[in-house]
Amino acid sequence: MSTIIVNVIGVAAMLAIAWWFWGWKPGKGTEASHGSLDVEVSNGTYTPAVIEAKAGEPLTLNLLRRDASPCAEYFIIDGLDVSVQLPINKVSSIRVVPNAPGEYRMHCQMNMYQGVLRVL
Ligand SMILES: [Cu+2]
Repeated sequence: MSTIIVNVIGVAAMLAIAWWFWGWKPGKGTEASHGSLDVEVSNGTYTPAVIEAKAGEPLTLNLLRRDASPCAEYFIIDGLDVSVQLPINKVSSIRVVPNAPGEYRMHCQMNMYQGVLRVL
């Protein structure tokens, strides 16, 4: 009996991990107002996780990391040369100027945290 329970828990855990890594789809984006946006880093998610910006306009992201786990330590944006270490419970302001429209992946160093910077 206990073997069945362990197996069920194991399968559920695997499904949860699979969903976490591959099931995530970016939805509607949050637009920066006046070129800046506050982003919270906690509980495995960026809030907001989908950010919209305009090509050629400077964007400042004010990241507040509340998650003390090492997973949340780095904030990376693919294609925009962003890779910063985030202090805990402090705001880190990151300025980017995305020149080309497209979707840029935002993530932590282990890809648990995921987001998209959508440049229009
Ligand atoms: Cu991580």
